[in-house]
Amino acid sequence: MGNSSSSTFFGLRGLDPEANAYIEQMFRTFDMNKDGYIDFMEYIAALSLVLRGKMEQKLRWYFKLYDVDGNGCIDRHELLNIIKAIQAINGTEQQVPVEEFTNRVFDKIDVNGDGELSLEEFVEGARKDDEFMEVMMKSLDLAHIAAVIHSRRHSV
Ligand SMILES: [Ca+2]
Ligand SMILES: [Ca+2]
Ligand SMILES: [Ca+2]
Repeated sequence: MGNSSSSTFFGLRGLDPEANAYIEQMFRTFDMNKDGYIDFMEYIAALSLVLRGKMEQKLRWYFKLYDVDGNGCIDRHELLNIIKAIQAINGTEQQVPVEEFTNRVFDKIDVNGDGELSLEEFVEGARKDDEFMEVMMKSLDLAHIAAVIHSRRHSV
């Protein structure tokens, strides 16, 4: 693979499965009435969240996105997959192995130590942890999100 550039991203092909799963999941959270399409209102809602949403709103949205199985909390495995996907999409160099980074962040944020992140833990944790916040900001990169929504509107 070597060079992961934005051109491969826009085609949505040749991405690794993790990145693809992430995009699918992102698409599903924007497809609010679950009909398989991003209609105009959903598109506007998504864009306005990305552009003007308050931090709290964005964090709630992230939480929904990260909770892949929809059970209301994020486990270590879900967090790991999402962070892997974000790195795959952004093609960022990783100084720390993903597993190590995930464990470090997870242990800090899982305040009551039950092995799952509740919405409260997630929101509080993101506010307090710059490292984690930075990763999430990357995951809501406007150019990427807009491109994904746009291409899905026309290709589905
Ligand atoms: Ca829809
Ligand atoms: Ca979950
Ligand atoms: Ca917890």
